[in-house]
Amino acid sequence: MRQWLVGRARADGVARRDLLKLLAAAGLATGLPAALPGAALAVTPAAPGIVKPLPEELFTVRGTNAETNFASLAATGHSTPVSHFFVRNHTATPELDPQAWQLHVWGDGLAGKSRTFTLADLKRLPTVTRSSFVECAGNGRSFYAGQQGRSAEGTAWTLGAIGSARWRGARLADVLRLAGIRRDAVDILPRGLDPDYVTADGTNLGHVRRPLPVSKALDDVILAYEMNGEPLPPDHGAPVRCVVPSWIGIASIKWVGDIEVSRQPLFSPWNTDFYRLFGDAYPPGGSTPLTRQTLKSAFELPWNARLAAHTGHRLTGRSWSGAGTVARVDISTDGGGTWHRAQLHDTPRRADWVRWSTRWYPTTKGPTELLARATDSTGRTQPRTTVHNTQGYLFDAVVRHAVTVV
Ligand SMILES: Nc1nc2c(c(=O)[nH]1)N[C@H]1C(S)=C(S)[C@@H](COP(=O)(O)O)O[C@H]1N2
Ligand SMILES: [Mo]
Repeated sequence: MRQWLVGRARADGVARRDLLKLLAAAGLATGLPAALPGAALAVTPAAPGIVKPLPEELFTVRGTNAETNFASLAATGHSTPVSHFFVRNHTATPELDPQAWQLHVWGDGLAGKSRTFTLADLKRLPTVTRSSFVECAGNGRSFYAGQQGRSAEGTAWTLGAIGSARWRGARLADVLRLAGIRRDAVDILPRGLDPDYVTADGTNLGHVRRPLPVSKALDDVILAYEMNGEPLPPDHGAPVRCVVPSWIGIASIKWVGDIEVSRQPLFSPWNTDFYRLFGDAYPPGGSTPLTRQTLKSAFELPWNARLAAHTGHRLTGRSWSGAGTVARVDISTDGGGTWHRAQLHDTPRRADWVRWSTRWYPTTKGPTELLARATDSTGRTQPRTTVHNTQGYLFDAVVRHAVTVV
């Protein structure tokens, strides 16, 4: 029976809930042995194209993507384990052979011929380890509709399209120098080995690729082959991805296969049609291509969480900024009337988040809103509203987190 169910799950993509129901019906769900759920649930394709398991308590599947349930981060430390880390796939996770993988560096921005690097070549270079978040530019997009009454196109993320990990790899700067980058090179273009991206209307845009200015490429970009001390997992770009600290997620190209180096500015749909700000407040061609992330905060609490009255609660959350370090976080438990400072639990660092906490002793029963508002080292504070853009990028307004005191 068990074998049959696992087989069915594999063949038909029986959802986890259904599998558990079937197992329960067959009297097999009680005390599921370790060997079964791991194996059975791992192969249940909860999101097309994502390889790792996506248990419902940790993720909300949105098309080809999986959002981390922010509340689940309360059980994690500073770094987001791979088991909890959001996945944003334009298409599907490719399974690449690390032994056969090669990185081709080419283009008129090189002094000589193109250069090829194997994984072993990269590992022979000086290593760099850095904790940094990767966050989708559209993280928080659903609040344009939910809080400002004006929806935006794209995946309706809440605040869980972010994770922070310890990335280890080679400096992109070292690879570009070994490849012979010229002083007059201006842009590079890393390209993924995942399948071509075809839009909803059937246009094939080719491989996911986004130009990056040489100034950033030579600064702090990592060609990462490890995440949290383990080889990079398939969904996060194995065997090698770019990690572009502080910048929007699309800059951090996964499954990188080649990098063009150019003496002219480069373009792809990912810096022309997408990842610019379009709308009433912006020029017809959109803003300049987006670079740094903005400023955000999130509570590690389910939406509409129920909290007992006349009880002391420890509220926890995280804040982050692409512009500098988080300087302070203020909390309001009365819908924005009064504010007090949260306690920070990490040394604020650039391109990373800080954990914080505050105590709350609610006395009035009923629905209310919790607000967290960060200020960063540039002096910027999260605003009350964010100017709308059609694709819903860079939402940075204070989120009004609905809870009910019972
Ligand atoms: N090759 C490739 N790289 C990619 C993407 C992709 O679909 N293909 N998605 C990008 C986007 S939009 C984001 S937000 C991040 C997500 O990284 P993660 O899936 O490791 O969380 O990867 C970026 N790199
Ligand atoms: Mo993204």
